Amino acid sequence: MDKLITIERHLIDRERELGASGTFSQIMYDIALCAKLIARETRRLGLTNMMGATSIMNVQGEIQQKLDVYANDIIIRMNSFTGRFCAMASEEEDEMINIPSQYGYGNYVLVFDPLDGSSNIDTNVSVGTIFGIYKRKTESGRGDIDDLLRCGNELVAAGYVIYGPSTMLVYTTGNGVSGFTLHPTLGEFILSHPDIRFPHTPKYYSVNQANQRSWNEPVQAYTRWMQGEGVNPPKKSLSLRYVGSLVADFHRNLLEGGVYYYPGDKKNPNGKLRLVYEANPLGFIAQAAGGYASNGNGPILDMQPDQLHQRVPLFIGDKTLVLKAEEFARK
Ligand code: AHM
Ligand code: MG
Repeated sequence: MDKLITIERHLIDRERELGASGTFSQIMYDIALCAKLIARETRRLGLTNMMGATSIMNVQGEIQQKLDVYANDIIIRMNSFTGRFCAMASEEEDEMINIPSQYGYGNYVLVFDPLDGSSNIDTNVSVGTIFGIYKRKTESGRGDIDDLLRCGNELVAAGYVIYGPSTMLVYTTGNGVSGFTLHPTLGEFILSHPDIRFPHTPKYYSVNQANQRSWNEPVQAYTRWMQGEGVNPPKKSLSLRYVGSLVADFHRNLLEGGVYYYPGDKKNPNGKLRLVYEANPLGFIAQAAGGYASNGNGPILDMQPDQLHQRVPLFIGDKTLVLKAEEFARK
């Protein structure tokens, strides 16, 4: 690497370009620090008592893993006292997170999935953190639920951290997607992937195909089309890759080209993934990288959530492949 551009340097450069106040940069440093703390635990997982499940069931009806609890706790604690947020919401918390009365509050709002793909933790498979940042909607005081139930196209920034063979932080403010790799000895996030865009020719589709029998016919036909059946299938045949960690599947498809989908089915018409914590932030990143996110019928980013933990069918990644899913749904 010729030139080391740290995340700090990158944010300062952006601040100058935009004439920004610096608050957003401070938020990103805090998130980067949370990522380092979580990465430190993922790296030594088998050596500490952080593996395995707790006995706590979260609002999603899933048993929390110890690392879920750790990651959630770190993000809440590191962002509660800074005076930059007026409210937060986490996939692991039943209700919105209020900023404690002893601390000040600010104009931003944070939504996050502290540890996505946590069923993979104990087998040393990549997991991630997903976050979205909004400007508050209410005018004063501590924030309320209206600050958190927002359309994805109101995001001012979104990103994810992937804890894989290396730890990477990828984020966008809607204009260009930048990827940073955590340097293992410097302990700094270094710009390693400037201006990430989906490649022209996709390679992969990612879906839990074990669920195929419960999908509706358009989703089944779409899947067969990606396997080469029907009219004008993809020019270059696609391979199936499915990690079962949304961040890891999304990240691979972003760099190599492809689509991830978790459709609804007869039992769960809204699928599994959460609009506020997963679909919107990743949809915002996909859009900034030339991709697209859909609920199967239209843009994810246009959806107005009515509940914090609302689930949504998700098709995300290469724009042509996602639009094709909508085309099958219309037939
Ligand atoms: P989580 O946020 O509780 O980890 O759940 C979301 C995860 C995604 O990361 C992943 O793509 C999906 O659930 C996997 O679900 P399944 O095991 O049904 O394929
Ligand atoms: Mg998740």
